[in-house]
Parts: sequence; structure tokens; C-alpha cells
Amino acid sequence: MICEINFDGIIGPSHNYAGLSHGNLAATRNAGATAYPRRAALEGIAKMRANLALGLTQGILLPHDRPNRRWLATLSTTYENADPVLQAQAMSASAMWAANAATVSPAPDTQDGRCHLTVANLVTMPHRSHEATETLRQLRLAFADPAFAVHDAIPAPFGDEGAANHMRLCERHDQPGIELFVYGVSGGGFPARQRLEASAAAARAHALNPAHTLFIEQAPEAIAAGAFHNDVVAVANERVLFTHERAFADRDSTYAAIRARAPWAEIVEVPVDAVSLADAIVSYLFNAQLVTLPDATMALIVPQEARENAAVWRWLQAMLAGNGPIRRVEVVDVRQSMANGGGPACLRLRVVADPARVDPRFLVDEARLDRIAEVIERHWPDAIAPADIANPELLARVGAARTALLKTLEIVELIYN
Ligand code: SUG
Repeated sequence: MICEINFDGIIGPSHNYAGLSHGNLAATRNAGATAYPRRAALEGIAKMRANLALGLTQGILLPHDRPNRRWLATLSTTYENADPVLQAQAMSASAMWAANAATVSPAPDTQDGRCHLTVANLVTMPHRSHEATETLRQLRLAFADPAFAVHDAIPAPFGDEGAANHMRLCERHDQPGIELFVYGVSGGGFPARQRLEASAAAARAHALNPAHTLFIEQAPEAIAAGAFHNDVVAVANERVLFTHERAFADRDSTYAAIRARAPWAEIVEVPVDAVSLADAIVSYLFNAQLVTLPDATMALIVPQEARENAAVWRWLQAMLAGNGPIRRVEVVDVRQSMANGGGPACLRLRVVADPARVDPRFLVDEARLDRIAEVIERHWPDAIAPADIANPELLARVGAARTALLKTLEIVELIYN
């Protein structure tokens, strides 16, 4: 039976704060801080456990091989000879943010009845531009069943950041819906990472019905305020679009276009007077997982930072007191990821599909999470300070940690020799 599966990126053993993402205010603010990979990964596991407890179906994606020596070889260098910036780019654990792994169109929306995934090229940021090769390998493994079509990344220069710039509205996950692709044109001094050409190419690859597909420009003001992905200012689930008033370049025509195609849609808008763009971005209110619970009500899974922001928490309390479609707010602690600009929604890739068609090694229950947590406790480094990035002992530890995890999960195809 088709349902939504959240595939969380397991936070890799090389998690660190190198400040590589221009336009991502949290990552820039924390550049040079000491990171705690073990704690980070366990926070991610705790989030998955909380989602299982809510009755949701949970999957995983694996940390990528770091440092990425194959990428450095294509640049005619080695880790040992690379400058510190290139070393940090090769070492980044950024594949944890699985919302940037791919764009996904579930089977009910596509003309061939398959669930389509297009790997994101992430070409705008050097440290993320080399994720696509391994992401493709992982997705081809997890979604090898003919129920899926996994497409290689769209070529440069058309930047594509995957599901972080894509939303789907539908009456129920297993019904046909409309797909919303949000692209950027300008963002003040910050890069607009998602190009319209890339969104359009993904929509064609996925055999979407053009009448049910919308291309929406993200507000330059939102990018300039630090919303480097649309999922920092809007999130959709089934019939609900939960959005900041200033998320889209042309709010009124965006809402009109949605209502024309999806008269059943409910737009829950947070007005700028109640929550400024700055508060939305610092709290990651919209980088929440908006999910349908087994009793068909909706819950919003927000980071701790949303509770700590007075304006945001006030708005959430007022929302719960009202009669809207979101009936419950759950708070999770993903502070280590948040400090690099990655909230609960960044950490997961949503795939609406039949779990029976997914390689079972990529699905988790409590017992499998226990085994993953044991590997993390034993192998993940406690702390990484910027000076450690060049340390050969750290490199060996990071490599061994990933291999131990893959062996435990019996996903040995992903071990590089
Ligand atoms: O691409 N941070 C990520 C955060 C991605 C968040 N994802 C979504 N919003 N869906 C990024 O900016 C920081 C890495 C560093 O600076 O080392 C980083 O890549």
C-alpha cells in the first residue's frame, strides 16, 4: 500500500562546521565552531525514533564516503596536498540533508505510473557538488524495483537542490496531486540555488501532467533573508500548504494558481506581522516535517529553536487553539544539524510509495535503529574542531566508522575499495 516514507540521512562521522555555505546564515555564523558528530548522529536517530512512535514509516540514507578522494582526483590532487578549503569541501557530511538528495514524484502523479526520482546536482556549492555520484548509487540500490525510475542528475549549469524546492499537494498521498517547483532568480547578495531550467527538466523526466504542475518563483527577499531553499519558508503535506506570507515572489498569483488546480487545498499562511522572515529563518518554523498521522490528523514536527522563539511559539499556540488542519506540534532536538542550517525537514527525503517495493535494508524499525545507534556510539568521533580536518587519525576514523555502519546494515555494495 502506498504511504509516505521519510528517508532520513544518517548524520555522518565527519560532521563539522567549516562555514562552506554562503547564504546559509546558521552555517556561516557557526563557522569554526567545534562539532560533535556522535551527538549529531544520535540526535538524528532520536528524531527517527520519535517518528516511528507517531506511527510513521521510516527509512534511511547512508553517510557518503569522506573525504571524497575520487572527487579530489578529478581535480588532480589528493587530500594530503589539497588546501584547507578543498579539504573541508571533500570532508563535508552535507549528504545528511536528504531533502537535497533528489526530487520525487510519486506514482499517482506520473503518466507511466512509476515513482520518479531525479538526483539533485547541487552544483551551486562546491562541497555539495560531489554528492550526486554516491546519491545516485544509493537511490539505484534502495529503489531498484521497477515501481521506481531513478534519473541521473541534471547537468550543470542548471542548479538543482532536489526536494527542498519541490512541494506536492494532494487530497491523500495515494491520490493524484499537483506538484509545485519553486525556483530562484535572485537573492540579494546570496545565490539562488534552484534554476527554473532544472525544475522544468525534472518535471519532464517525471512524465508529469503539465496541467498539474506549477513553477513558482521564490521571493528574492526570502533568499536575501537567508532562505537558501524554499523548504525554509514553506512546506506542504496532502491538502495543506503551510507557508510564510513572503515565501513567493508573487503571493497572490501563486495562491490563485494553486486554488485553480486544487480547489480542496488549504493554505495556512503565517503573516509577516506575526512572524518576520528573520524569525522564521532563525527558528526554522517551516523546516518542519508536516505529516499525516495514522488517525488522518496532521502534526508539525518542529526543531527546539521554534519553541525558543517567542513570536513563533506564540503563533504556534494560537494555531493549535484555533480550528486549522494542523492539530499537533511535536518538538525535536537536532541542534547539531541546525547549527549548519539543517532542520528536521532538511534531514529527510519523502518518498510516497509502497514500502514493500523498497530494498528493506533502507527501512528501519526500533531494533534496526538500536543497531545503528550502537555503531555510532562506538565509531563516530566525539568532536571535530576545524584544525582536526587535516588530521590523518581523523580520516582513518571517519572511513572506518562508515564501513562499520555499512557492514552492520549489510549494505556492502556501497563500500568503496
Ligand atoms: O546546503 N548546509 C546545508 C544545509 C542544507 C539544508 N537543507 C534544506 N534546507 N533542505 C546547505 O547549505 C553547511 C556545511 C558547512 O558549512 O560545512 C551546509 O552545507
